Amino acid sequence: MAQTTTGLRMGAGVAAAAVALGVVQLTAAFFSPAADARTAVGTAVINATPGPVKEWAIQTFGTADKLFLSVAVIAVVAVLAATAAIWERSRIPVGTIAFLLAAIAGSVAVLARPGARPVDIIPTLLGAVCGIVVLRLLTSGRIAEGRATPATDAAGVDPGRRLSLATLGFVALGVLGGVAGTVISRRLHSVSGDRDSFALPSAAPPSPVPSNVTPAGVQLPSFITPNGDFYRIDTALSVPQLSRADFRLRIHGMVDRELTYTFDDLKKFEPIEKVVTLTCVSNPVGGDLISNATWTGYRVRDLLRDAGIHSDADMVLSTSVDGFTAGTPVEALTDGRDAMLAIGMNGVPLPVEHGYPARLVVPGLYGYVSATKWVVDLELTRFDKVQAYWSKLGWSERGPIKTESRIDVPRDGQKVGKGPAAFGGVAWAQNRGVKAVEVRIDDGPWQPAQLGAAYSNDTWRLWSFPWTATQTGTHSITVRATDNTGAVQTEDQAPPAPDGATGWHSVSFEVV
Ligand SMILES: Nc1nc2c(c(=O)[nH]1)N[C@H]1C(S)=C(S)[C@@H](COP(=O)(O)O)O[C@H]1N2
Ligand SMILES: [Mo]
Repeated sequence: MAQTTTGLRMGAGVAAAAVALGVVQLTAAFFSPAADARTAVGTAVINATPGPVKEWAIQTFGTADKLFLSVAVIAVVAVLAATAAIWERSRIPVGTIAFLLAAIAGSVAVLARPGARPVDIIPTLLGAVCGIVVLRLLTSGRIAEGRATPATDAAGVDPGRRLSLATLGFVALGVLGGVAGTVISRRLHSVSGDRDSFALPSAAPPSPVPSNVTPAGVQLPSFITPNGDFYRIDTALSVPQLSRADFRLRIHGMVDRELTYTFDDLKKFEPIEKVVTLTCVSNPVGGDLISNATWTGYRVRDLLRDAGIHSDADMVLSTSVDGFTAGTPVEALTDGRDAMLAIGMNGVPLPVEHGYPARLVVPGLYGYVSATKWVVDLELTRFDKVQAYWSKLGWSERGPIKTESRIDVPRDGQKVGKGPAAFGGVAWAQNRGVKAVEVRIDDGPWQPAQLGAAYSNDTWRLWSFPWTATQTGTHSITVRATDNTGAVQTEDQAPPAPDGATGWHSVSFEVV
């Protein structure tokens, strides 16, 4: 009979899963953000993914890694549901059991979210129940064998076809529910209105960016990265929506006095503005996980002053509203580098995906040990007592940014005409500053590149290299930087894990 064919059963499983996910998504919109089981499960998957696989995902998909994960999770769910549905029988309801197990796993994942309450599992349970109902309906044979109305018979719709249509209908319902849920939850929880109504405090502007930070004659990344082009890396499957009214920053642990700041409380501190280049430890040699912005905010040092830090505390464990943690040396947060609680980026409130309403920005340290977005908690503690998110996964506890440089022009394989050419790129060594950049063509001697003006030790430096192409064929260009301590960028190749990639960036191009 039609309803027993494997294909129809697999379809039934997929339809049931679609309905279950759609119902979860739709109902979760009316609960706290923790109730979003898709995000909860995805986050659990991210947390359980071995470090090297995460690394691969970040490097392969970059900012699109989350999209990849969502698609992968949906694909896995569909395959599992289809498989389980094949074995759904009235005596041994394998499919039903699979849905129940999924509901339990989903509930556990939901309850593991920061701020989750027991009621937040209701959408997950409801979704599972609806999924089971659909699964049983489609696999029971009731639709295929049910009494056909004269109209359908007249139209010549055979039972198998009727079942297929029902299956498609349920898939469509599930998708609709999912889309509606996403839209409604955006409406209900979005902080974009809160952000739009926020006027940044006016801070003493940083020293102006002179036009000669950019060498002439070559197309380089702009010295200040526009917000829309700024790289983005985080473990947040759905961007946390934390309003200024709900924001609290708690300071506790090895302190004399615990403090909690509301967003309004921050007004009592002196606002500052600072240009700082952020870099991700996952950036491979030649990669683009580095950007530069003008940040507005407050000195972390000022925020910590009244707490009375114990002298044996050596780490600040910062936590975001979605549970990410970073461990930063107390010294880096309190010394003269002016580590910031940033609330503005390039003259506007922080974009939500970059940490609205507040995040940390610490010059000289990779983001994973310092740049906590949506930050809500600073705990004074010790490196020998706790490990932060990435350190638990084997990444180095300390993450000073390494001296590195990148070639932006030419691109790999680019064709270059005979005659004069202009190459260029960026170099960085935050907190130390870039002193020199050298370039080598093929196996030739190292030659000094022309440098854009140094803005500060905490920002990258743009460089260019005029060259005259005389010989056609394949050539290579290699770059290396020297920082203000005199240290020359090492040639030794190291992967990003555990503490940042090293090696010289080299690009080959064709002279034609
Ligand atoms: N809440 C939260 N903050 C986070 C992360 C995260 O996963 N969650 N990732 C960190 C990492 S690894 C980097 S490199 C920087 C990137 O900041 P950006 O996305 O604003 O460029 O954010 C840091 N702050
Ligand atoms: Mo990162």
